[in-house]
Amino acid sequence: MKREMHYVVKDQIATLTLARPKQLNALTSNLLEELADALEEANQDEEVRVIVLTGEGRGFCAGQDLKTVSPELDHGEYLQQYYHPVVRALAKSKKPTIAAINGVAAGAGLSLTLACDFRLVHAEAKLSLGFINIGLVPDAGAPYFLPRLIGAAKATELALLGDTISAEEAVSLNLATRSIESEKFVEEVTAFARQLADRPTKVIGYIKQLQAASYENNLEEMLAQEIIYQSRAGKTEDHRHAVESFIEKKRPVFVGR
Ligand code: T3D
Repeated sequence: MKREMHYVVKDQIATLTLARPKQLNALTSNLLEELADALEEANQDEEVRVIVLTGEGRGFCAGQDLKTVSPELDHGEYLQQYYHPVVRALAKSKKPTIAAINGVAAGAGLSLTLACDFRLVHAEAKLSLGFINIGLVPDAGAPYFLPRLIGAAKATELALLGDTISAEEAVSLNLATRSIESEKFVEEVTAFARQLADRPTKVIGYIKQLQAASYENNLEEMLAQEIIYQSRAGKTEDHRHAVESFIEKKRPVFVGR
């Protein structure tokens, strides 16, 4: 079967590119399986220190390929089988994840970006949940992530009205990390990824796990969690090296361990 995405690791940055440009990278079951496998590989590979998800051509991702779903499809089963492994692999990744939204992101295409740590949006890109426009509920993690990212009121508005928003609006809602002018898109995404790849990767994993735990725990439980994770962070090579570097007035070079 023809591959529908590309997976490249360069300079410790894994780039996963959705590659069905004629269909604006609309998601098929095959593409979702490839994506889940690539994420698993990136998550396991110790060489990889940042994961970037992007799209080929003028779109990022137009959501589920509506031409490949049959009317008999049980949408719940489809979600469970094909989307949820991808959402989990992104959301539970111990490495920093960046959605480099190079063009339109709609439906589940937008949902997948919400499971990433950062959303860098091409200044011309349009974003829309869009599910309501085809009589579906938001899915692929959006009902979990969206209210947490932008608050319940705005999440409800986007979900019920299905409005399309610009990159600039996405930044003002805190939905996007930043908007990037077209001619600088690749360069700025690469620089942003590089900056993260040079940070203490193992400790980034701890920070992500700790912050994720705050959704489930009360203050006392979180204080107990921070004891665990700070104890681990304090034993990393990067922490020891950073303190030595500080004392010697040198710039630390983090190795990610
Ligand atoms: O169980 C489940 O089903 C799982 C969960 C589903 C989750 C979902 O993602 S539901 C939401 C699905 N997505 C949409 O509803 C978005 C549909 N697409 C659009 O509204 C528009 O295409 C866009 C706003 C994204 C972009 O508009 P525009 O004008 O820039 O491009 P276009 O001309 O509409 O599309 C270009 C081509 O891509 C076109 O192909 P053609 O006619 O030239 O051969 C179009 O059909 C194709 N395309 C775009 N989106 C999809 C698609 N093909 C299949 N599925 C799509 N979602």
